[in-house]
Amino acid sequence: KNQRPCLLWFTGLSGSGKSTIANALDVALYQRGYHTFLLDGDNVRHGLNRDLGFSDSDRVENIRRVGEVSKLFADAGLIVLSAFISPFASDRRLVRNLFPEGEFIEVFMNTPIETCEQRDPKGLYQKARAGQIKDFTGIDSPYEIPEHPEVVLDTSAQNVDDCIEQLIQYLQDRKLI
Ligand code: GGZ
Repeated sequence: KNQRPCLLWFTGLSGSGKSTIANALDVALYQRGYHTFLLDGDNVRHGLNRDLGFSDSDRVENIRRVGEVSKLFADAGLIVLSAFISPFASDRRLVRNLFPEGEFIEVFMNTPIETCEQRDPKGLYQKARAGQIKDFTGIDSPYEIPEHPEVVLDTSAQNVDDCIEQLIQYLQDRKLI
């Protein structure tokens, strides 16, 4: 199958659906015969970046490394899907600038924090509210909303299939797949 290398960069709050949608898109692309690579905050932080926490400077380094790894795999010809909160616009811009025009696709998960907090699959919001976790994004650590994302999704209003269809359509329209 013909494909052009690119990076789909999923950014948004914890519980906004980044991992769910990135995983589902990964499966959908695989089923269509494309070659992909998936990177996720959840797993990268247990391996490559296990020396990093959630201070501002550790988040900067987290995103820098993940951006470089994403670039390496795109250079190998893959469609890369990376799902990280990536709360700072400047870090997202650094990753964007590693890629030629049109090959960095910022996917903003615009799910309201109320929905994210209601989902709270790991009980992290509850702990953050109780002061048991500090520097939690959206509670006592900032999230800078993307100004010009290529794609905006809201998993409080769209189901997984709708999101996947929108992303596949985007990739087809730009002749990336
Ligand atoms: C935000 C945190 C924190 C704090 C632990 N703030 O939803 P999750 O649980 O499974 O995924 C989140 C993950 C965020 O890692 P990232 O590498 O994506 O973050 S960043 O881009 O900001 O570097 C969340 C969990 O780690 N988690 N503590 N304080 N999320």
